[in-house]
Amino acid sequence: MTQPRTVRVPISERVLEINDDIATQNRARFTDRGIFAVDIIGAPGSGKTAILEATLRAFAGRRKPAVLVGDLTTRRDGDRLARYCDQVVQISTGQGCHLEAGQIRDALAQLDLAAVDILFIENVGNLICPVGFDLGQAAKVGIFSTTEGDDKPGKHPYLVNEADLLLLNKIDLMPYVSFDRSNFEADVRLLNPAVPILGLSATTGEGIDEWLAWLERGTV
Ligand SMILES: Nc1nc2c(ncn2[C@@H]2O[C@H](COP(=O)(O)OP(=O)(O)O)[C@@H](O)[C@H]2O)c(=O)[nH]1
Ligand SMILES: [Mg+2]
Ligand SMILES: [Zn+2]
Repeated sequence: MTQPRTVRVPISERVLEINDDIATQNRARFTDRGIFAVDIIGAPGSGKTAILEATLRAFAGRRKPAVLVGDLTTRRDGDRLARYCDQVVQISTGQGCHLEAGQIRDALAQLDLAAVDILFIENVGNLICPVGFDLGQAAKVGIFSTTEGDDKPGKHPYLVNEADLLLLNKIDLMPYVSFDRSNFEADVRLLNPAVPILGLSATTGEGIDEWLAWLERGTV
């Protein structure tokens, strides 16, 4: 008797398939409710939380933001952001180095979505695997910073390829670090000719207006 043939789907593909199904459901919820959802991806220390703090301050009374923030263990980022926004959920990923769509779905249950028009998702600080997990977002924003070195886009092509916008944070430190902005931009352009690149400083506020304008143009 012949054996049926089986094709083994590698576990990672199955995990991604399940993730993509949930992400599609999340996206439908955001679209139905007119919520612009932004997935923010960058290295630890690049300034994801600092940029969100500046953004939430600027949005006070103008927009209806909510934030989901992923971290391995601490609530520190959530506490920082909760000073400027009453809808913040901290997602503890334990040993997980990225957020998954199911974690977003579960965290949404803790938000009053009727009172939200823009959702920020601060992903776990990591430039690699967060890129591969669709969360249901409308846009992916990649954050680099001048202190990381101008060679980082070339070393993280997946993020550069997939990003709808790249932020170059900490431009206030440009005079003090060896960072060549033309090298940085040339690397980005090799990988992604069209992605907008915005330089900004969460600390001084330089460039924040352009970032806010990009967010205002965001379509669900
Ligand atoms: N000089 C300067 N420091 C910044 C800027 N943005 C963030 N930082 C600092 O960089 C560190 C990491 O910022 P944080 O927002 O926690 O980064 P995250 O890990 O990506 O969320 C903190 O000490 C911030 O104060 C910036 O634009 N300029
Ligand atoms: Mg953070
Ligand atoms: Zn991961």
